[in-house]
Amino acid sequence: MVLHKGDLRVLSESPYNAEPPDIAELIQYPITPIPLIYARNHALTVHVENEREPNIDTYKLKIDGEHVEENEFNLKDTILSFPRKEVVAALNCAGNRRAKMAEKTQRDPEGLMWSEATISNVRWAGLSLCDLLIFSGVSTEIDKWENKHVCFASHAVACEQDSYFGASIPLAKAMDEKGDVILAYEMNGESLTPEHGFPLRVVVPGFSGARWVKTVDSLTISHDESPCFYQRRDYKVLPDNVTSQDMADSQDWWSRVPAMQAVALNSVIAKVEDITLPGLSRDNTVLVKATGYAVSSERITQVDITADEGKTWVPTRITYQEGRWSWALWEGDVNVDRDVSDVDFERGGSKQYGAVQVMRVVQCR
Ligand SMILES: Nc1nc2c(c(=O)[nH]1)N[C@H]1C(S)=C(S)[C@@H](COP(=O)(O)O)O[C@H]1N2
Ligand SMILES: [Mo]
Repeated sequence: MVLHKGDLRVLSESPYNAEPPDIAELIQYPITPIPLIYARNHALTVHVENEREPNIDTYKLKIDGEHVEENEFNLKDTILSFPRKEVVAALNCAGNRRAKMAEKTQRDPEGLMWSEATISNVRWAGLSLCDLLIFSGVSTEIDKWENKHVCFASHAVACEQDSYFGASIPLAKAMDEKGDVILAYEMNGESLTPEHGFPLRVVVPGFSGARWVKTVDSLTISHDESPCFYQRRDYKVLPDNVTSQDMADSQDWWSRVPAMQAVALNSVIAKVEDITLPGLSRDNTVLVKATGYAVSSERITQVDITADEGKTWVPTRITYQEGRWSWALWEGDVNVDRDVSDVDFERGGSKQYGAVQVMRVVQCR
């Protein structure tokens, strides 16, 4: 089957926001093919057509701030001269499953109604951010990193809520060699597409997609988080009693609540099939196979499923996982009572299969 970008379900044309229409199809690919990578933009995409795509020959990455030598790197001569590092990591939008959250909580959260496919598992390649920071003079002593942040920014196009897109991560995450933060110029062995951040984007394994700044053009080491709207006044879970934007603003809830950084632990049933062998069906049960994905800020070690609302749990098999930051694909078989299952096998991609539900997911460091 040939995949096209046009195969995505478009939530908005401009800015371009789109996700794969079918998670059962999405999880057939351990590494997400480029046309199936969701697109999340707060700004008009930098398109070749409108000639705003950064020119690779003149593209520069600026670095400044505390304890670094202010510098401007050009892509070809400097950035590409650092060792190439590959990382398989799941890119997960903080808005993934918002539609499900709205349904379950009966609340009306703000934002686009993403379904469950705002996730992509990609083989990224680029230079290690920590190599670049050390080269720029950042100390390798742990105590020098405390309470500092690396602020990323992209000024290529103005955003809906701010004049640029920016985000930050703790300097300690950036400097941790095992944190695997890279500035990527490749995805799945190809150069980045304009939608996904050509020519250089931040990849922060284990952190929410909002921090993976695309078309990044500046890095600042600072005592404060990025001042950008998207770090300070968005991507925060406000308490239940804060019921309106006005209230959040006037009572300054935005500075009282921490920014969402780590990817939330999550597991999704993508498909449920009846695999009862003819003649082996016990009277009152059917055997079903459930498949899905799980994601977290750390490595997933186990996913269990239940068909009796949590009274008993069945461990699943993890069928794909690569390194510490990829998603885990899993499959498991479970017997379901015929009378509670309300069988609807034809619904394939739908996760609402009768009684097979809750996932118990375990992770470890
Ligand atoms: N420059 C820029 N970078 C950005 C964004 C953006 O709007 N502009 N959106 C962020 C969000 S919210 C997500 S989830 C990811 C989406 O990356 P993708 O479009 O490659 O899937 O990019 C992040 N980086
Ligand atoms: Mo996002």
